[in-house]
Amino acid sequence: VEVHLGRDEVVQALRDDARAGLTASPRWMRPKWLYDERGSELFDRITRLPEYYPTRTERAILLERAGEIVRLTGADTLVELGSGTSEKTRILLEALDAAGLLRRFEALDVSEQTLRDAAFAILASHPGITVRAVVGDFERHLPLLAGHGVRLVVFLGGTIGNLLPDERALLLRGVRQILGARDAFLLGVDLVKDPAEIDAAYNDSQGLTAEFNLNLLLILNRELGADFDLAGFEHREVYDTVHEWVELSLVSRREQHVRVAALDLELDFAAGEAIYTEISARFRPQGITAELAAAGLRVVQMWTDSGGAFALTLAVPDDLSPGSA
Ligand code: SAH
Ligand code: AVI
Repeated sequence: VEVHLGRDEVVQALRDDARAGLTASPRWMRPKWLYDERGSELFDRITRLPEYYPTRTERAILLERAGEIVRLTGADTLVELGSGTSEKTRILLEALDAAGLLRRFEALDVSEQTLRDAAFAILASHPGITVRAVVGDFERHLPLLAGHGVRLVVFLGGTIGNLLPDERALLLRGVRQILGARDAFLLGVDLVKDPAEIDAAYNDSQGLTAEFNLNLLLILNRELGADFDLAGFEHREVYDTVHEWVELSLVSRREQHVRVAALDLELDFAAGEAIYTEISARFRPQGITAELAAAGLRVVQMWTDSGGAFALTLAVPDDLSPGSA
């Protein structure tokens, strides 16, 4: 386990973001701040909700295609970005192991305890391999994942959709830079579909997504001495059909004053005023191919489920690209 994000550094980054985002108009926070230990646990529960189709759909594709992915990549090292519990990743680990290839697993996540638990659990079920858990930010620490074997880098769950288009482009270029000529990249993204299905996935009947979203305020209260009243804010989800992304926000139920002690910041919220907390983009196959190509990655194969809800794309470094390592 390597910690590349020390506690002080994390708190400083949170302070910087909170100062910039909470005083902006409209107000915003980055989605990575949703994942303290409780946030990771809430997300894990969301993945089991009947309305939240992405996880089970991606799992179904992985179960169907793992053998093909193993044959196409021949990887001995699996590297996972934003790994969380790595639950679906086990399907790939098992397929690589069954083929006698698997030697190493590396996972990168900002959520330290969840990452540790996942890494130890995987080591317990694959005692013969090396497991490296890197506590870090995939927007900053990808170079730490360079080197070692024939690698398959995976970024699952549609987490890339939580980044803005410019941030996505940077991340994909970063991935390209850590890939050697024999390495490959497997990307999971959710596809454009009936907005009603998307709305349901982010407005579940048990209110878990609302809890996940509101947890941000608990984090700000705990880490920055803020005094957000959770009952004063409401979870809101809007599917923006122009950008083809979900926008999650926390909307002030009334006019209210919030103090953020650690920043010596006084915030006045109007009734109905929002803090934007997360976007979650849907994709189209041509868009995925184009974004990968712009980063110097060539699509080898794209798989979807029978309902066309979710896509897994396998890409490799494009020799013709100027970004070649
Ligand atoms: N891959 C898992 C988890 C998805 S939840 C799945 O498919 O179900 C998103 C994960 O990304 C969380 O574990 C969160 O902690 C992590 N994450 C979010 N922003 C991150 C960042 N900037 N750097 C590293 N990890 C990040
Ligand atoms: C991690 N990520 C892909 C999830 C998503 O669907 O965008 C996070 C999430 N937010 C609300 N529900 C789930």
